[in-house]
Amino acid sequence: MLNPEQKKDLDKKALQLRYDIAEMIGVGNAGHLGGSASLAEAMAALYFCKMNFGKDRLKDPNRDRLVLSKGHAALIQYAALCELGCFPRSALKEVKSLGGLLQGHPDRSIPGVEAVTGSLGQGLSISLGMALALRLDKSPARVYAVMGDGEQSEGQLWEAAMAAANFKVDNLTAFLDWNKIQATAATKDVFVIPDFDKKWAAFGWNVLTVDGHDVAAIVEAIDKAIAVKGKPSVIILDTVKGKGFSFAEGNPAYHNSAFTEEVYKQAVQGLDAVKARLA
Ligand SMILES: Cc1ncc(C[n+]2csc(CCOP(=O)(O)OP(=O)(O)O)c2C)c(N)n1
Repeated sequence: MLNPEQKKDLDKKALQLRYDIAEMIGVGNAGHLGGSASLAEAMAALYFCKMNFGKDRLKDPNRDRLVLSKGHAALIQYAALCELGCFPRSALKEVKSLGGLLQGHPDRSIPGVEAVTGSLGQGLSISLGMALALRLDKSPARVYAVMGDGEQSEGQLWEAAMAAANFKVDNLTAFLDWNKIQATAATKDVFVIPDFDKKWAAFGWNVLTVDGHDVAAIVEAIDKAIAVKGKPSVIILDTVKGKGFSFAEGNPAYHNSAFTEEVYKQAVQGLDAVKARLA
């Protein structure tokens, strides 16, 4: 359990990740703001609290792995890896530019990125393979797979879900970013998948649902997932797409879009207000 000071520190990390996202999108560049911002607290809880991971452990066979299955949200992973010192801040300025280190979707040439993702539905299978291999090696390392709610319509994902339960892969924890919106509209208006929690449970997984913007609740859920033996766990993060950017919250237009100068200022002002509250 986090004490108030630890919770505040992680909230500050999540805020810093949002500043980094704003910096990467900047003025005039398009970027996946919505699905990156909804993950800030979960990424802070994983990379800055629970994961055995760091810039000096990128090749450590016993490091924990994070696979961003919803790879379009690369900006949030880049922000976290940058804050961990895996690459210099200057790389953020060149995101999605020809020859730059950080491309539109995660690539293994980027220090700290474990898997190439972007084609939705594949990350859980990749994570399952990693988790099985780690188990064979008797490694204490854990694998975290981060999926979207729109992504739940991908069939491959459910094959991996069945296989993980069948093989009792308890070193695997999946996250479902339940932000209720996908690329162009509300998930419920595109492809209805009722009762995610019941579906995952029926597929043999331990299911936990938390407020995805409460770092303490996320950390607690991860601890519970680690304690469960004999089955994989999925943590459903109840989130708001675009969280922390008032104009983007719950707004499909900011799934992947550019900032005008005015909107960029608004974004930074909103983050500054949170910063003042956390000071
Ligand atoms: C196989 C595949 N089909 C389509 C896309 C295009 N695409 C990119 S993001 C996205 C929406 C994903 O929605 P969701 O999983 O809810 O992500 P989030 O809203 O959290 O960003 C789609 C369809 C893709 N990347 N991969």
